[in-house]
Amino acid sequence: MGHYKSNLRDLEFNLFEVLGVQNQLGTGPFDQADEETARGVLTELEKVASGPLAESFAEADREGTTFDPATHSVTLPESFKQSYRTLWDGEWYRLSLPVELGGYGIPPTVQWAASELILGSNPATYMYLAGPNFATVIWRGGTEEQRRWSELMIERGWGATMVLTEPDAGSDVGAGRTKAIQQEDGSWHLEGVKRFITSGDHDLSENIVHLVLARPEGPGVESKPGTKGLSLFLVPKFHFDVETGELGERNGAFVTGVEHKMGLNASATCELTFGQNGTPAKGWLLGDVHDGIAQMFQIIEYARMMVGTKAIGTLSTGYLNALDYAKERVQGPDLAEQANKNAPRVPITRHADVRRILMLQKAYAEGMRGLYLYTASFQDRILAGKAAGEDVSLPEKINDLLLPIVKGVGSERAYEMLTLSLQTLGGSGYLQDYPIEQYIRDAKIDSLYEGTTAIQGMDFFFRKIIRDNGQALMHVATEIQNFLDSESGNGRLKEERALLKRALEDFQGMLGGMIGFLTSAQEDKANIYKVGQNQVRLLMSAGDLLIGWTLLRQSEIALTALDNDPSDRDRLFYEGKIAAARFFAKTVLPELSARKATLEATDNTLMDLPEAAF
Ligand code: ST9
Ligand code: FAD
Repeated sequence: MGHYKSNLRDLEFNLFEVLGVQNQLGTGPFDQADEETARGVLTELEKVASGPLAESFAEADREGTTFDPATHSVTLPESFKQSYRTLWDGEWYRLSLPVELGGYGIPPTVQWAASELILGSNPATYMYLAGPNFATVIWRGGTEEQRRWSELMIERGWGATMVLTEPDAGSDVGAGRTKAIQQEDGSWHLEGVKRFITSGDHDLSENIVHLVLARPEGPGVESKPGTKGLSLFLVPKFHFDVETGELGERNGAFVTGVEHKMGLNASATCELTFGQNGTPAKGWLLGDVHDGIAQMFQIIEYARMMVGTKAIGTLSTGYLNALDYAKERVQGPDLAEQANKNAPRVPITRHADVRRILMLQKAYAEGMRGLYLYTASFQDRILAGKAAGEDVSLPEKINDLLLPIVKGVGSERAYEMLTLSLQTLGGSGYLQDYPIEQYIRDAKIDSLYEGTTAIQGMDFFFRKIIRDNGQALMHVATEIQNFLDSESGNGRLKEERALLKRALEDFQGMLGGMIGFLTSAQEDKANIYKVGQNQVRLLMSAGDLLIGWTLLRQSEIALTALDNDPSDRDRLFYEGKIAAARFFAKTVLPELSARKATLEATDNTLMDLPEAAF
């Protein structure tokens, strides 16, 4: 048995019982897929994920990548390459491609469900599949010739990277100094050093196309500071014949170091040096100068969704591993029998505290799965709406609003809950005999890359709420309010609905407090620090509110299903849904009241403290 424990039943529940994805299959841009196809994709991929993909997960972690500084090349463990090959040969990357580039016309909801299976089983394999996916951004914004690059990247299975970060430019991408000097032949020569580049080099494909943010220089090129002065350049590892794809000379983008990391060891994190090894690093501009940050955000948005899904998928398998262990592990008597020294020993699932941490893991894993799939349902609407020539600005804004929650809350809660998965195994959880210690190491990165949690908090408040005038938020809040007002569920789960209502009010109160700080900062600039102190609190609370709502929506469907005499297996599944929703409503949602009080009491003593007093 491999390490990976999927939850296909819950994925299908979300897609077909909660979101009703089947209603849009066979129509519009999804006319090539039907329900049977969608279910078939997930069933097949689940086998691949649990089998050959999971196979190299631990081995590749222990072996890691090998870097040869003399040739600037990275090699990956053989076992890992086999797993990757299975994924590539199965053409699973096509799931995320548009039809015109060889995609299957599968809606994003199903794509993300499929992605969870790969990301939960062996996330580094997914990262190396970036080539075809990033080729779509080149396809959308490129010249005719660059569109040919996209085709080659897919046909020939080339790798790709997203290259933003520099030693002095992490969260602050606009501080980047890598420059691109215009050449007479229409190309650009890049000079600079980029840091932490995922998949910067490897031996999985013959070529890699780096998508690099750099500052353009040349006659007539206006120099602008910050992110708005960046352009996006396509920099191949090897030059190539655009017609045939045949490789030519080595380009001057060289890996000059590989990081030794806490986890995700099969994913090569590279220092990438441009134009400083005697060979110019030639790049080609995508679109216009200074379009770079907006173009890169097309990739970042996808990658933020991916990171959240990765974290949530890892939590799910962590929880299911912990659950299996807990069912088998016998330790101590039932608490009610503790005075009786002859009492039989019980499986630890009988202990109230173990139940508490198991249920918390389950509620977060399933609630956050519901949340990322709810987010993906707006991506479905965007594609369907565009195909029908409709205005899709609202679903776009809602998707934008939800992304920092999927990424920021998904990564933070998954990491926190994975420590409880480990705790469930006691000392055994700390051993490499079980996968959980690796899950924790591999999942920690999720709150860091693609924008740290603080960055997600800022994005959520300033860009997705304030700049949007609260339109998207209003839509989601109205959906929650409609749920509270509706009579569905026939009056059942009344107490939990009341708790959700209170949580919605608490969240709205927190938001009111934040807007108050922001407004008062016009008078007293220092008040903006009160926003800064609470931006992650607000983000995490939005997450808990949405998770609570998601679990209760799922419960209503479960209640109806239970009224219809389900099979024994389904009955337990639905009962589990209701239990998770109740538990979350009663034990987590009330925390929002305390968080609101904390937010309202914020002052600036924290900011006034001299640094030396810390
Ligand atoms: C990284 C990579 O960490 C991690 C690993 C990736 C691996 C990828 C693998 C992918 C695999 C794919 C495989 C597919 C397989 C499929 C299989 C299927 C089964 N939304 O606020 P301003 C834009 S990479 C949209 O003034 P500042 C916008 O254009 C490193 N756009 O920002 C805006 O202009 P305007 C990641 C946004 O103060 C402009 O930026 N690094 C958004 O100048 C300026 O905005 C980071 O993420 C947004 N949310 O700069 C950096 N926000 O306003 C984190 C901004 O006119 N830092 N724009 O619209 C930040 O995000 C900063 O906030 C900052 C600030 C840099 C944006
Ligand atoms: P810093 O920006 O220095 O942040 C340090 C701390 O300060 C954090 O807690 C942060 O939240 C906080 N902070 C910073 N600014 C603010 C602010 N304005 N307000 C509040 N708090 C703030 N980059 C790429 O371009 N391509 C890749 O493929 C890639 N892959 C990566 C893979 C790995 C394994 C790692 C570790 C990183 C990768 N990165 C990649 C870089 C990653 O995106 C950055 O590490 C990340 O954006 C944070 O930047 P930083 O590490 O410089 O931290």
